[in-house]
Amino acid sequence: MTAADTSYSAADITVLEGLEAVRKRPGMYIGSTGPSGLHHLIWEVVDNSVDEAMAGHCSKISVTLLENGGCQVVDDGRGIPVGKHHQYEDLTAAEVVLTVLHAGGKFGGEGYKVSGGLHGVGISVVNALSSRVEVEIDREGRRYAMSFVDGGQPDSKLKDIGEAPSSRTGTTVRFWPDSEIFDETKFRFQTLIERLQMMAFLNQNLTIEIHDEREEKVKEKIFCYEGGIRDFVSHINSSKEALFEDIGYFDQEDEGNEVEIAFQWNTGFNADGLHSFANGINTIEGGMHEEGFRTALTGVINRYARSKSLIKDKDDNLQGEDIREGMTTIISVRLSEPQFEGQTKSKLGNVEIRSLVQKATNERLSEWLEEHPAEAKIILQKSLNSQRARIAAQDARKSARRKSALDGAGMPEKLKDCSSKNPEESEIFIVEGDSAGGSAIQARDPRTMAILPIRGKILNVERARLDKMLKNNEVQTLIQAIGAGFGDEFNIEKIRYHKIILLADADVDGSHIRTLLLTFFFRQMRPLVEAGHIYVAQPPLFSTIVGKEKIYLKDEHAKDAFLSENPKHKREFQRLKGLGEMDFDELQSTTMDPSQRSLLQVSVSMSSIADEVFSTLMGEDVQSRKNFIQTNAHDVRFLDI
Ligand code: 0RA
Repeated sequence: MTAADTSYSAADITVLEGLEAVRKRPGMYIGSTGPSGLHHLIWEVVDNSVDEAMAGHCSKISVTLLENGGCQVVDDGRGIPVGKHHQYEDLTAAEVVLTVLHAGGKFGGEGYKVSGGLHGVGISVVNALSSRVEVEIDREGRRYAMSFVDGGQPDSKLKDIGEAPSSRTGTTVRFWPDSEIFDETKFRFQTLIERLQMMAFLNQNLTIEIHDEREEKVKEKIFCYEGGIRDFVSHINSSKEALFEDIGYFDQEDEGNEVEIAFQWNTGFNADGLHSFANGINTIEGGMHEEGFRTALTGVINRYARSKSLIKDKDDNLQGEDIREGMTTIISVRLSEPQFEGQTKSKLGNVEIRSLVQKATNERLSEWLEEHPAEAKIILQKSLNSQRARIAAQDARKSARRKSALDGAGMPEKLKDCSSKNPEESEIFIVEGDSAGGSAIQARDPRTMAILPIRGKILNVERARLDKMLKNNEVQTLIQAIGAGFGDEFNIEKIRYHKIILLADADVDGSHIRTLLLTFFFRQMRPLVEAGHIYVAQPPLFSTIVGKEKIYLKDEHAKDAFLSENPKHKREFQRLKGLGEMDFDELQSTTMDPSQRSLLQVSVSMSSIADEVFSTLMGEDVQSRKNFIQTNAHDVRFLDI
């Protein structure tokens, strides 16, 4: 290294103060220092490459999890500019991008029209939170390189290191997350797949590759979608039965704002198949783009139906939910100044987008219906069926409500409630089978733990209509015990327990009932899942004797870990058969006692992908469901731990 490499200028020093602020309060920039913050670093780098793609200069992004724990992102964009920066005398533009907060691609007025909103904090944040960063830039036939250590300290300043390979252009960023900042620095391949596949759907024709080189057997995924969001819709519907082949699509632009919508109906009954995005960010809390679409959809379908006499003058209008039943929709908008609001900053607030989406849908969806009369007729038939079912469900709901009013306190007989009336400290164990329920009742702390035994397989909520579902005893019991209603009327403020713990065997049947329950909560009490109130208990799979003590081991992994820590142990393990055969004190010490148990908290990291997973599990496609459940008996994919 030459002397020039390490000489600090005045600019270097002010810059380092900015990065120090990021290291002091990382949560302010990346949300957390847990797994979500860790992966945020990757999204931040990839977003910059996606911005290049959106500006029309990049066709391929390749993300690699390196053997030594780092992450590499390569794009074939223009390359970060390497000239002197007009504001910082001693720094090149590339050095500014890597070390000045919020510099990103937006300096010098030459910024992008449209850019990722939530993660737009800039690559410098990644630099601040990494123990090492290496950057290579290919531009104008040359290759430039620079590196940083310990949260953005210059290690080697930008220099020309030779010819760019076959005169390519583009940027390579390699970074190693700092273990002094993050609780855990190991990336999760599955998390990359979910998000990067979504990005590939949203950016038509952009190739995104993911490589995992950390283990001997290298893993690889390549995503590229010629159909863009049309392919997204067909991907979500691939595990369902489509009502017709055609995937509807339209787009429109106005004053630099763009909207793109793709849709298709399936034979299912889910009315929440609408997924929206703003500048590539999944707006799970909805917002103006969703509002505009919903309003226009209801209007267009009703007007079309009346004009073709498919519904009569005297008939009631179809409601939005009647029309949306079984409809899968992707809305993607791009705008220059997105306003993200709401609890998780994932609700689009721009009012002008509502009228853009509404106008586009009014015009273009009407055209689509005129051009597709056969499909229009099928949609109308399905909506009318759904309207009938909705009215039947209203009646069923009224009688269900009357029934619970007659039951005094309204608590089901099967529920062994806890004595505490404080939801924050109360837990309910939903236990598969009466005999396991009996042990759990003995094993519980009656002050804070309630037990609800559930028999057999509850109704499959993905395939059943609401009216049918409400007639099911197990489902009624569950709704009463939780005490906060369901569906649109679910009120999280009223929940009677803050921990809802699913306790089922570790075998295939147990996995099935767990998935049924999770589907039910996801569809009918989603805020419960989103707020992290749902947990999965982990009864052990093995036990073994050490001296006079019996040791329990959660799974194969725990068994292997135990063997490598105790290499002399005689390999006698007992395979525990099931909850029903465990003594109550065994159940207590291994699975229920808060000081000894370990619970998995269930969360929905990405609802568009979760939707697909649930549909795969619960939809009509029995074979893919079987395959999924068997291969994932111990690895429920949408569990974020
Ligand atoms: C600033 C300005 C320009 C591009 C970029 C930054 C840029 C940043 C990253 C980060 C990863 N890949 C990237 N690719 C480009 C505009 C470049 C120009 O006008 O030539």
